[in-house]
Amino acid sequence: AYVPIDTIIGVGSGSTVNLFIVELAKISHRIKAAVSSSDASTALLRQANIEVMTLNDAGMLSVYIDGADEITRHLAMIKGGGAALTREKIVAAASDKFICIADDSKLVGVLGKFPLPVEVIPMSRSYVARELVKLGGAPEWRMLDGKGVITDNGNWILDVHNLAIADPIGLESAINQIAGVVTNGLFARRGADILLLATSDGVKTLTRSP
Ligand code: DER
Repeated sequence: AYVPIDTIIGVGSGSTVNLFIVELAKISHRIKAAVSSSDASTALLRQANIEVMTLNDAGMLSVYIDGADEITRHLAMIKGGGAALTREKIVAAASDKFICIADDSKLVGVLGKFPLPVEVIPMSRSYVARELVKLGGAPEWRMLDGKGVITDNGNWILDVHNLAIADPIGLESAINQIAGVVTNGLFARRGADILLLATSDGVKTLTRSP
């Protein structure tokens, strides 16, 4: 119901979106194409015979559909557990509407129990980590098999623990001001517009209050 007919839509990343892509494949005739936020989602969309366009060719998108690692009732989020945060933030910014799909384990009162992902240019990793400590966090370099996880953009990720984020918009801006930060996983300046929350009583719809 939230996929507008004959438009180009933005598609996020992660295990929830993987299930969304399975459903989207069934109504793919309704959309023109998709813009994807990760190489992994692009591969799944193509497998489902959905055309994937670049954002530069697509222009403004009708809607962006993505999951979240944590989300509040004000529809501010932490994202980036899958390391796709930068492209997710770009595609979200270029979309008229952001629809978040999540189960109720993701709904929190205060953001920050989930470590906040920060994508950094590799040469800046130690410097950015020291600056994040000054902001009260405990950054940890995300590793896989003994090596730093490399994002689709060729960068590294710091996961920041121990943050109780009282001011998500302020912290999002403050972290983005640190030299070497590409972006961080707070989606508060541009939060979701609608949250479709799976609960044991069915799907609940939460809308961002102005
Ligand atoms: O990593 C991400 O940003 C994902 O979109 C995340 O927010 C949701 O991932 P999940 O659906 O696998 O929990």
